[in-house]
Amino acid sequence: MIVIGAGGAGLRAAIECSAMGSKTALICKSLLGKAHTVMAEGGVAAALANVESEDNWRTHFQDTIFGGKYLNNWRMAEIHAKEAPDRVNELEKWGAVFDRTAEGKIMQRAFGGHTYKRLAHVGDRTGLELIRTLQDKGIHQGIDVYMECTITRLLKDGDRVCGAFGYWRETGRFVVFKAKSVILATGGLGKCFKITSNSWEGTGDGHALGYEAGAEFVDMEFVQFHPTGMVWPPGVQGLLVTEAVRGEGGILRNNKGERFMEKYDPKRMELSTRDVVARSIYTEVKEGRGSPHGGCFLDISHRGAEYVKKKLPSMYHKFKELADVDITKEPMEVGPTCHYAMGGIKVDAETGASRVPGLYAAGECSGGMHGANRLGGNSLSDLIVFGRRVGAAAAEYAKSAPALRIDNAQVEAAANEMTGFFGRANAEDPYKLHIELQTMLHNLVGIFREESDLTTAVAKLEEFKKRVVNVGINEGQRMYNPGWHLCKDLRNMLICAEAITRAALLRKESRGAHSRLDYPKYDDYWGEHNIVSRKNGDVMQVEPCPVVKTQELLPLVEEKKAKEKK
Ligand code: MEZ
Repeated sequence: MIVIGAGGAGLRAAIECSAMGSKTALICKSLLGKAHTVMAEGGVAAALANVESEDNWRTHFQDTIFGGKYLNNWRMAEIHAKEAPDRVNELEKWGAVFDRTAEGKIMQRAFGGHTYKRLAHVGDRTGLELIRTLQDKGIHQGIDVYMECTITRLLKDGDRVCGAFGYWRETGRFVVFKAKSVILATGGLGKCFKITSNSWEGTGDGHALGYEAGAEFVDMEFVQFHPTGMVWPPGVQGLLVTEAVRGEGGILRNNKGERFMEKYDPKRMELSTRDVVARSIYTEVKEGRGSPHGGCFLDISHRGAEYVKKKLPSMYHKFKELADVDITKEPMEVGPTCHYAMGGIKVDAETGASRVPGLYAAGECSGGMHGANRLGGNSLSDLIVFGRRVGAAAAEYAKSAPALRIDNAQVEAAANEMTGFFGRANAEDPYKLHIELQTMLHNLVGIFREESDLTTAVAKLEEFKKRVVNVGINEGQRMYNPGWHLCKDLRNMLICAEAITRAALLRKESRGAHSRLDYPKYDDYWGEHNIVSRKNGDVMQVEPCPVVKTQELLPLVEEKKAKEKK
């Protein structure tokens, strides 16, 4: 079986598959270890109760559901809260070196929306340590890793998935993988937006592969803008400034020196949920109270140089080297950056199975777990909890799946799509189209949205869809040719952009990360999901569907709702 994507979810899934005796190939577009997982710097959320003994899975579940504005898949949020502690302890057993409390337990810190200090961490390099640990474990277990290989199509035998077609980035040669089950773990789609914490890999590949193979999306309109990315210098705009800065006591101020979160969320202040903090910063800037480079100020210098360097070493070095700012002495300039897609492939809560037989998804490219807004730290725990579950389920499926057949016509069509990008007369420049797409989404489908902008965005996307048919590259050959790679990535991004925009247009309310200026109200009702699917050949359809309220969890959710209303 194959796992596409080698961040935390892909690695954890591959470890589980191979532990169950499945021959497992892990395919990644980049080099092993280079994944957006490392951008979850501040910690992994798990109710270990090492620092605050009152913590437990119920409170973690309640916080997650409240943060997601009740739109989460409740069963996923329950599984996640219950299993995260075991997965974090397992990481430690496999060699992860967490920061320690005085008694030698795994240290935990505060983060936005979490009632208790819950984030197990390794300074501000937690994602990196998680990847390093899983990588070591996976390699020693004998997983086959295929690096710098981009998958462009899933192959099907009738209804079921039977493999994947792709190319080696270095040589441009094509490759076919045959597999009884396929796990998508490709991460996010941040590269659809102009300012993002995502690196070049985040082009929504898994989302698009799944959609084209017949899977559905859930709640694509919810895109998380992390409140704090770097804003200066321009070359590093969007780079993540970990929430751990606020977790360790960082204070946000505007250009008047006002601690503006007092106005927006006096109870939680800087540790409000990300949707609230991002909107607050955006509003301060829009109303003329921003910093010189269009952000606000984040100050941690009051904690003292020794503390800052110990708890936030990466932030200290990043600002010193990239912006010539010493954060132990002066504030940072920060602003919102597109960080995470809450929406993704609709999967079964227990197994991560999509509606396409043999096709599974885990991590950011899957949807449901985080509802309308993800809490910081819940992505690393999501990756290891559901990575393990999906790996086990896909391996089990593969064991009993009948023999499969690769259809040469599908392989040929996939190859033709890729070679077709060369030598087109009057080809559309992929770089230019990419920038136009990013700018359009940033301006019309960003932190605040409204009907007229969203309608214009849909019309623009229709125009882009016509232009992307003719996207191409006239220079060079298939050997390492990033322009050629971008032609296909753009098609993936357009699928994601269309799903985000159409779902945003349909959702006539403000909920979590989706803020409608024309529908500012958030009714405290349970809400509905938006399901996106491909109908009649190539038409994207969005349909609402009710949230499943698990009866046993209802008292916990009602209790949280009542508490937050007080
Ligand atoms: O979960 C995340 O996105 C995370 C921990 C990010 C961060 O601010 O460090």
